[in-house]
Amino acid sequence: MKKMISPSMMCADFLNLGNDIRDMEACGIEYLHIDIMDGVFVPNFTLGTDYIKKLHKASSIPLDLHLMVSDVDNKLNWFEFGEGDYVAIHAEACTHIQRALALIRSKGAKAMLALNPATSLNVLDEILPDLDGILIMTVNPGYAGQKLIPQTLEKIARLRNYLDSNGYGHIDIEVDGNVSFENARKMSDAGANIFVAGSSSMFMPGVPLSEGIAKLREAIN
Ligand code: S6P
Ligand code: MG
Repeated sequence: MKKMISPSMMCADFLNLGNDIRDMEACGIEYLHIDIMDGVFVPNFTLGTDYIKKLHKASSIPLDLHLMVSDVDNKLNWFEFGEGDYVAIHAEACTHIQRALALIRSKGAKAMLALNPATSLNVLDEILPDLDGILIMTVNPGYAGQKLIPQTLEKIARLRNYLDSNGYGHIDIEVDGNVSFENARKMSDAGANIFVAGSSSMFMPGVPLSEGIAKLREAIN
């Protein structure tokens, strides 16, 4: 499977965003990961609906929306997304998961289900046909700069094996949280193929984005 990078835009330098986006385009970045937090599902606030609209205009890189909001099925229409974008909803924050995934696809976007570290893979059993991707949280959502929860590496491997052996090998596995160069290699070996790059890899003070991206590509390929 193609290994792809999705930079976490909450870790980007907001005062230099235009230049950073041009650099990411030049480096062939596949997605822009947008963390939406509502202060209820997770204990933090980050980016919002206007930011998504502006980013759609500012770049042709598809967006990878990570909706960390409660009652997400009733709020999906607040967000702008379409052809080529990925939209991830949390299993823990959604009552009618199948309906929400179908709604995302009905707008031409790709549907992803996000699972917190403590959430079992069993939740996937009945909805595999509705999924384009699965987002494995490797930290508890809410903040950048946290430490990897080690047992999530085995969870990724178990998920890749489960998908492959049930005829769903085409489903992407995205990983989010402490995707350092070292952890990225392990996650890639375990079967992940979309990597959220944050403060532990490409957004390091004083290191040009192109350098961090090249190092991360080397780690995952
Ligand atoms: C966390 C959020 C993530 C972070 C990313 C930061 O709740 O969903 O997308 O932005 O994990 O990366 P790092 O390398 O600082 O953990
Ligand atoms: Mg995220």
